[in-house]
Amino acid sequence: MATEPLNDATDPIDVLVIGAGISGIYQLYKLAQTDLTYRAVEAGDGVGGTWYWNRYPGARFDSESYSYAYFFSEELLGEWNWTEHFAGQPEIENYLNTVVDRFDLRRHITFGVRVLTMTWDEAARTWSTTLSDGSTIRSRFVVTAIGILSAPQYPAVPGIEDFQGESYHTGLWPKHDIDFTGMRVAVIGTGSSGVQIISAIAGQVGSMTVYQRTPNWCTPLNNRPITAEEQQQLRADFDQMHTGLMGSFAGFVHNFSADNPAEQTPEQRAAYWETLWQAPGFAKLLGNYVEVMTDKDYNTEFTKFLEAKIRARVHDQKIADKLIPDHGYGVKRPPFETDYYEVFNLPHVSLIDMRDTPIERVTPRGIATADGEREFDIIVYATGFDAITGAFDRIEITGTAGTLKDYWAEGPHTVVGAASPGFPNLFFVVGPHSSAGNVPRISERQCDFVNEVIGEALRRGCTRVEARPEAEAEWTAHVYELNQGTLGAQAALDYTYGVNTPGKAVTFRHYDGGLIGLTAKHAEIADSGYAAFDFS
Ligand code: N01
Repeated sequence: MATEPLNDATDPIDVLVIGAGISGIYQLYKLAQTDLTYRAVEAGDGVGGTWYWNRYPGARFDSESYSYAYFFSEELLGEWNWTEHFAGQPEIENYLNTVVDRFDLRRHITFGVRVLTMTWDEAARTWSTTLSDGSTIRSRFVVTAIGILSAPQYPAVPGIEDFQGESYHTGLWPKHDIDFTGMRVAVIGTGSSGVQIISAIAGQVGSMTVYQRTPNWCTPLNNRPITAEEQQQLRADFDQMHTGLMGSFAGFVHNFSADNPAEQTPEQRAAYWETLWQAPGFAKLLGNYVEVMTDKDYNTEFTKFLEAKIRARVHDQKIADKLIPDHGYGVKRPPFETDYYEVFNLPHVSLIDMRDTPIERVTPRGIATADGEREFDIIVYATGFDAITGAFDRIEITGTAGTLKDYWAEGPHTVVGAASPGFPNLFFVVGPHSSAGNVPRISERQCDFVNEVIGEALRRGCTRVEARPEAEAEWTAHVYELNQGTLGAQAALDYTYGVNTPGKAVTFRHYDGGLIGLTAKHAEIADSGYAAFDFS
């Protein structure tokens, strides 16, 4: 199916969507239900966003596949069979392509173009968006669906360009197969991406050296195939599951324990943690006692439980010492693993602790630290992203308040993560200060809200809608109040604080109130007749 041409200088379209990942696809689907004119632009050559770019070996969901899917079509739910509880990247990309084709959305997407600038034209009440192919799109509204982990970042060390072997970033993984067989491989970074790729390629490489700066509390993903019976059950329960997910704290199938750990013995708590250890994915975080996330003592008791698990799996206790974090559980987004710790028992795998010996430079032949140079054929950068606001900063967005980058320089401030004063007719889906959790459920909620606001403007016959400064101040204060004093804020180790990006203001960019808090705020704004916005 051919893509429809861009509109260049002619009449503006109603809505431009930036990004064709999970959120952008849903946003397009919503627009397809209206009589508005719309288009999406996407930097990749295919749909998927995160699931397009992060095609490294081992990349897979750590939300249950069925909780991550779209729920807008009974037919789709009836047709699609996830093969595993946590599907791998190829299956996810296939799913997203199937959705786009099934609902005839592909012709509304222009691929392979990056947005360079967006400028608000007050007189015309339109946004002018310039693209990397030299074209311009004018639109009445813009909805950004650019992701919170989509601006990949390399370590700030010299020499990266000098390396004469192959090098790849997990967040920019090429489409062609990479043969690791017999290769001397370095992996830098041990976040969720590093943990996945390290386990996936360990059996293939000739040797692997893992460069770790901060160890993480990794716990078993416990993935397995979905049986035919489970598939049938999932289908029968889809409505109920959707209601459950949308009413849950963070959009996952897991909910915090109803038990109070204070009323249990240490043995009972340990027994409960053993069931979590055996349970799938995020159960360890979101199925735990909520007190583990709020009370330092329970958090420490849980990390002692995890430490024993790691020590039992890693043969060399000196290596285990390096792999055991000294921060609390959940204060840094925990990875979920499959045979990760066992990798460090393999004779051809070594671990470099960058806290002792930081990387001094990448050399033409390898990586140099204070204790010498190691030679490699392949370097994998699993070094993460300029998170949450990074993708916004890479576009020059100019409203009546100047550029968004300057406006958010000391930290984002928004109305419910969806819009900022000074940037009329511009809406963010899964941007800063919206919510942490299972992204498709959060983006579903946020897209629905954004479309309600746009719909309200159109119903009123208005051509301009702008977030009100008072509403922005109120939401921003709420975001920081909830975060203040939390174990996460005390540690300030997570990329949601910007600490992994040199020069970035250290401030909280997520929202701790979950999907529940976000939904409640949306309802409050709707009930007030959208008083958080000025319509004209
Ligand atoms: O990135 P990260 P990621 N020198 O930022 C290290 C999602 N995700 O791509 O921790 C040395 O977590 C850095 O060290 P430190 C998920 O939300 C989901 O792994 O900053 N080291 C860290 O070890 C996840 O949280 C899945 O000290 C440097 C690593 O690189 C998010 O994406 C799978 C460095 C980066 O870890 C990001 O994960 C994958 C430097 N200069 C990802 N800079 C699922 O399973 C960075 N590091 C669904």
